[in-house]
Amino acid sequence: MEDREREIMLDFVRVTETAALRAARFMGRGDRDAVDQAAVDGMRGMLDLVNINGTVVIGEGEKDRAPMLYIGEQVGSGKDNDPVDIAVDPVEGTRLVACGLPNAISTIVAADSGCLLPVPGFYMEKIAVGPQARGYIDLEAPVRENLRVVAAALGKKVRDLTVVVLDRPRHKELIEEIRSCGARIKLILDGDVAGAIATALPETGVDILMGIGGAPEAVLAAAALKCLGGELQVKLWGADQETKAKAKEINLDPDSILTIEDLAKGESIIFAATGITDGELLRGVRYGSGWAKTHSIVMRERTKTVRFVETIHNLKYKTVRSRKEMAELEV
Ligand code: VTB
Repeated sequence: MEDREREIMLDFVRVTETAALRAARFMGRGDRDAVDQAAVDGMRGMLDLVNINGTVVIGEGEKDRAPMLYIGEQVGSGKDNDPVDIAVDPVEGTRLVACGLPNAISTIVAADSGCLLPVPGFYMEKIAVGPQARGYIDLEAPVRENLRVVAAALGKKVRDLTVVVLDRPRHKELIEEIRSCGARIKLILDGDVAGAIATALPETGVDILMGIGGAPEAVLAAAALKCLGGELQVKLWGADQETKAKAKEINLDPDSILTIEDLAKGESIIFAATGITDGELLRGVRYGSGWAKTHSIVMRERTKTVRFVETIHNLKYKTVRSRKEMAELEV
């Protein structure tokens, strides 16, 4: 999609903006399904207008379990264009939105067909850093060693580092280890995609992401970190026989360390995300009288341009409706 990347990248911002605008309406209302449904609906409606020939490789689940944006679903209006892989997470951090907590984003990745690893909902052990610490980390090395080399690469002391870790019982030992080294920890309830990306943007104050999270989220983070010149290493975690068999189907060696290139290949990578709730990476949606403001990031690998887009939406002129609304209008 090389020749068309420049044009369609802004379309992808529209896609995540729409999902965020819709999901944010449900902030703090305690209804996770409503958050997800609103975002999926909005994302789907907007994707219909983008001139791509896309196939969802990472989405909301299998066809029978997810009504929209399911794996294998065709998206976009450009049937004659070259095929592209699409990975989506309409709401990365559904619980965060439902509870009005920070760091929820809506995100999408596009790449040439066959370039995104179609991982199902496995768990993966992860370590992510920004460009300055790239080339120094090693997922197999002790935590202490990784902290030491990252601190050195950033010209800091270990006690100056901020490590993002998902707040989960499975991370008890990891957290103890990081604490014993003297580094600072930022525990997050959900949202390790935003956490991984934050490592590559110095103004976020985040230096490393460590711990076990979702594999689809690893692919999204890999695409973003590739555009930002960061590094991500992952490995399948806690895999039972069934998971290992599924891993084989996508040629994934359960014991090997995967890098960004294994998760998101090639140069045709476009990444877009919009903040739903406020976070280090992006501000959340703000509503005014008849308008809403969104904050997004959009990047592409080939040129490594990183754009932050602040958009003021006049809600009176919002024309994109969900399929459901369109169907109702046609009646
Ligand atoms: C993380 C986090 C996501 O899943 O990947 C996590 O970034 C991993 O799974 O926001 P568990 O919640 O089971 O630990 C999410 O929390 C939800 O997709």
